[in-house]
Amino acid sequence: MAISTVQTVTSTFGRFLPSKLLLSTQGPNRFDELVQALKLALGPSSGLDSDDVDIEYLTSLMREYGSAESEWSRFAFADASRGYTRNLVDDGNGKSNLLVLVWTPGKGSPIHDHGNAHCLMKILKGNLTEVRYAFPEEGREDPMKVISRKTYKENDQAYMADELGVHKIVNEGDNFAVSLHLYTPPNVAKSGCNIFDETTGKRSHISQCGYYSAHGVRLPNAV
Ligand code: CSS
Ligand code: FE2
Repeated sequence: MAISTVQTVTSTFGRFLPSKLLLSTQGPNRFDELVQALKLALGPSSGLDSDDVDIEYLTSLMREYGSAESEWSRFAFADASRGYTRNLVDDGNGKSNLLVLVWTPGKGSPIHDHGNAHCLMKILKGNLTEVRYAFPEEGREDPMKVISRKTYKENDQAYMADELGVHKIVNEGDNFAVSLHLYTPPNVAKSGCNIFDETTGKRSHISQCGYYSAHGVRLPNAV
């Protein structure tokens, strides 16, 4: 695509970007701007420990973005044979994991934890239902206790962390749904997560939570 005009960026994220950027004639892609703003907010790889990131600020950046499918569709690979696909958008200088997840109608995730990381989720398309459970005590065998159940719609946002319990996400709609997830620190990408059996609370460690695509390119043999 030809880069033919110089424009001044006046968007919400403009304060985090150089005031003049080379833009295509189609104008700025606000999703790309969000990705860059999140990366800047997380800081350089050698900077603050990712435990010190400002979650409220990251949350507000994500909230300011209004979903436009043409801006993120290149990351959104759908696969009806899976509950959902995990598509890497950006690694935030090694401090985060920014993913576009594409959820198959009638399917969802197992119940899982978040590896001691913050999870910020924003709905980009469709509706998604989150069922939260109390974090099961290790060694006990009890049915898991539901704490809450909530359905989110386009542009809604949620926060999750192990202190709040564990959850599963389900697409109860008839069409694929899409969500944006920021995990920081990227603990699950490095060491995996636990999934839980709803009837017993028993956990199993998943060491490989792989990507279906990375930076818009389908990965062969994706797990
Ligand atoms: N944590 C899940 C998605 S639901 S927040 C995952 O990383 O695949
Ligand atoms: Fe999750």
